[in-house]
Amino acid sequence: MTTSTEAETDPAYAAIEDLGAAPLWRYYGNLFPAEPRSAAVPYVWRYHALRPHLLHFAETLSLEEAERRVLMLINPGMSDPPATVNSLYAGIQVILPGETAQAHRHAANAFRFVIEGDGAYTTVDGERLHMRPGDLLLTPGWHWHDHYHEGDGPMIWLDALDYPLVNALEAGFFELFECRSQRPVVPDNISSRQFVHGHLVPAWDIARSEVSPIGNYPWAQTERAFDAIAEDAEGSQVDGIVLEYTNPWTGGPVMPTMSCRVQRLPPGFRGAAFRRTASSVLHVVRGSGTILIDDERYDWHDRDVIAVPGWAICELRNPSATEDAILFSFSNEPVLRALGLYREELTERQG
Ligand code: 1HN
Repeated sequence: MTTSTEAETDPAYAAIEDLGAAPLWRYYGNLFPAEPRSAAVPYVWRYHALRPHLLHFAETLSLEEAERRVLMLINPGMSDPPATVNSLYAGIQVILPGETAQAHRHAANAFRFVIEGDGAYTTVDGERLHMRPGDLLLTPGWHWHDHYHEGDGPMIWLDALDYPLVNALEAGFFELFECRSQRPVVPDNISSRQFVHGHLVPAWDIARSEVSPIGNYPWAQTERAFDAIAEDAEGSQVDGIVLEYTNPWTGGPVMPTMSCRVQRLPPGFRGAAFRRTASSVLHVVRGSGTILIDDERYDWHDRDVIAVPGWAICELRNPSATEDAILFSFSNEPVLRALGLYREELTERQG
């Protein structure tokens, strides 16, 4: 057996390093932790604090200079490459009336969840999608997309992308469109209208794919879905009344790498403690409450964004006696499930 002093002086260590080799016995603990330890830390981005800075840059930086005017929400534990939680990125984007954001496409999947404003459009592969608060708009990988705003006042939304995953897999591609904006090639919002009935979907030649064909999941429909079950649903002991946005072709997540959900926490809701290997990001649509993540309690308010690292023990609460809280969230659960790495458990709090 080699003692640690021998190990430090044994010239074989330096010799194998020069040959591009390393002693596995010095790596075991990090390579095979007993359970996942995320590099991400729990974090809450305060919308009311970020918003004035976003508007400052809207006044001082043109979209020609910025291409996209976005404040990236970078997890303190994940700066290189910048990510919000493992494999996922979120940012807050602003566009002003009269502005256009240059058309481009990338291999990374993206979506937007609208926070405030009205009168902006995203054009995705030739389909103009109108954006209203609470709408979820998909821009799946390699789809051309540009934004423009013909309403009044700033238009602000949450961007989400899976580029940390795509780049880790060394599969990133990016291309600018030949013009600044795409010309519409199909009627506006056509995909939302084609799939609005859920059980009755177009049976003609629309390509079936792992990516949802729906460009916009409007908030009006989300509200209708909640209202339809308002009196009856018990929901989940962890997440309350939680709904998943689905790809109508598969019934599964909207994109292969990201799952999007929206949940209603009724007044007084106290969620069970829970953990899962998926990493997620929550966005407060309405209301306020708390989340316990491992042993820390964080409060959250209207429009805040919360990083929930994978395998952290979480517990959601809505302490209000009268008001619902609504949270939008997204996670990398589909990736973990596809690879057989998804685990979840109800758990006792530690400590
Ligand atoms: C992107 O294409 C958009 O299209 C927003 O609005 C944020 C962050 C990283 C990479 C591409 C957009 C982005 C992005």
